[in-house]
Amino acid sequence: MHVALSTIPTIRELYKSGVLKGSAVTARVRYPPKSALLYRVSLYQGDITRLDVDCIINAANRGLLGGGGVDGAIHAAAGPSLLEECRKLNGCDTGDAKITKGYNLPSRHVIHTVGPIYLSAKAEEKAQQLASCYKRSLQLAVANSLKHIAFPSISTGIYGYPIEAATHTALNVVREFLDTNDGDKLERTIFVVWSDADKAVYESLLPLYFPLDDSETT
Ligand code: AR6
Repeated sequence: MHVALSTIPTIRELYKSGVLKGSAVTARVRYPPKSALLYRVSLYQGDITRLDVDCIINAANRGLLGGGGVDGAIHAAAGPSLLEECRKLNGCDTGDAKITKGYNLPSRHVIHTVGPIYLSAKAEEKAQQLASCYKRSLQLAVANSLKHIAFPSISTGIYGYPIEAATHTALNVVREFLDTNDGDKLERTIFVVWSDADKAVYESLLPLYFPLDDSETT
């Protein structure tokens, strides 16, 4: 079953239904409120391979030839033609991203990015690489005139990146990008989570980066 974009709630709707709570974090918000953005960002729990959108992001490895986790799920759903196209890409550096078609996926394209393998002794370097994954993916989507982009929580599975730190990085890069002229070209950015625990982290941190305007009533 494909999941249509129109059925994925925006964070504006999540504020309205009380899933996101703006008032609890007022003192800690990192960015000024910008109400238009609330209609252009979503949080979705489930299988990213089901999303009927312009592009989904794959948390790949440097070989770009498939693997476990979300990478395995994307290749399984897209079919063997995806692997064939990936073979021609000559891999991808950590922090970079490359685009392919989506083949049997409902998503028209896949952007493959390579997150860092986490190492606490090199936390700052890892954070920069993770930020680069989000930024390069957003840039590549806009360069290809794609209007929706769905991210899994890159590096936080097999690559061991702590979910809370990774979520701060993901939200910060996306908010920064959506504040630019290129960001205006993206109609919807979707954060896709798999587990209940990851969903709770996103729900607690989204209001810091996409706060409600004081004048808006939920
Ligand atoms: N839809 C959405 N999210 C998913 C799905 C899915 N179908 N499946 C898993 N996740 P991971 P990484 C979540 O391990 O840490 C691969 O072998 C998962 O719960 O897929 O970047 C690659 O080839 C977690 O929150 O990616 C690399 O070798 C998130 O996706 C390596 O794993 C990322 O977990 C990359 O590791």
